[in-house]
Amino acid sequence: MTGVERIVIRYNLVYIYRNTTLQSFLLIDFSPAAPMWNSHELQAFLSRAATVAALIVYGALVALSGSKPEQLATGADPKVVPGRNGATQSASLDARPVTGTYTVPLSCPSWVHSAVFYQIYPQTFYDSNGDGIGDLEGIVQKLDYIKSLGVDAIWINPFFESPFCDAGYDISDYYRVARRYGTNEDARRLFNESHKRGLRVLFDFVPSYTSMEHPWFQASARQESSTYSNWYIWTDNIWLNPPEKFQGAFVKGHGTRNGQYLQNFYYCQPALNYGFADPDPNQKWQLPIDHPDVLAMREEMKRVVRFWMDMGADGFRADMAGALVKTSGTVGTQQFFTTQEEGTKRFWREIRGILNTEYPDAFMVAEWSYPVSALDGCFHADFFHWFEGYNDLFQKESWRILNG
Ligand SMILES: [Ca+2]
Repeated sequence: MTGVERIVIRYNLVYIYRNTTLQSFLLIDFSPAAPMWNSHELQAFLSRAATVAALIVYGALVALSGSKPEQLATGADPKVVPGRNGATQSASLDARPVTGTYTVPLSCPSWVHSAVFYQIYPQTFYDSNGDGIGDLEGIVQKLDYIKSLGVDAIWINPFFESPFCDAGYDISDYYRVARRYGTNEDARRLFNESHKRGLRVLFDFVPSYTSMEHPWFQASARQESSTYSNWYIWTDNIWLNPPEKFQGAFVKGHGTRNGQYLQNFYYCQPALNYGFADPDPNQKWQLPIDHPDVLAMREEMKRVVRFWMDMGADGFRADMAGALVKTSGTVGTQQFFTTQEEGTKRFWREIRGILNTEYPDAFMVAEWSYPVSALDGCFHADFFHWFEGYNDLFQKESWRILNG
């Protein structure tokens, strides 16, 4: 362990430098032992144990790699990555030696292998017309700046028509840019101008619920039967509460329909109906995943994907990707996060099939936090952030608000 000059610890990443060169970085997983850390506990933990642990693990890695930390195990040179139209471009990350091994899934588009993504919440990014709200034109005007940061791709949070009860995640029209952000032509220009600069753009795909103001939901909330009656999950008697295990997940007293609807996050975000993996025969309102109305809704979601991909998007980030098909195996609002049903995976595999055949260079990443399912023939990658300790590590302000 001679020659280690500097150790930098940021959150749960430990960087080890020698001769001013980054030799290794380690991800310390301490969530199982420490469910929730406050900042003082975290600092104390790091000062006491992390450095020692890092050195031990680093030593083991060097020993296992034959003391040649300069060589990448894959043999790949991350300085050059394939670019659009087969050209090459400089990667944003330089070729600093990293010990250990890693593998890149062969099915993942090559441009993603070393890509750096930049997230933009459109409403707070850049306001081009002085109305106090960021907009797509503002992003276009800042593309050169974004490029100068060394990023390769942008993920834009929802920019679709919405009453904005959840910052635009409550979508009322999947096919139209919100007026506050501009027009569909602005979106098309944003894609084109990004591509001119070698930047790729992911849109935010939100398929698990809509806004209450979406015309589909408004139609389903009426007692009269319509095309959209089964596109959301309604019980069949407003006076009879759903089974106890769903407590807190249903909303009653909305619309003229004799039933209660299932929310998928906030009350204003009614769940789209992907069916139940195990419909209760005593609850006739629980539809199977292959019900014709369920399948029709799923086909509409595929049209949404193709619409934005055809306009020029390079892929998408999928919101609450694991919370589509419902099951009796979950309790209350846990269904928002932990359904993990095979039927949900089947939907995403169909979407993946669309990308593979029609948009082979596109990238899809899940907000799922369960890679075992998310990567099971579904997504190229998975956000991993719903683990215990996440709030304290990365959202300290949220943690303070929630815990005083
Ligand atoms: Ca504006």
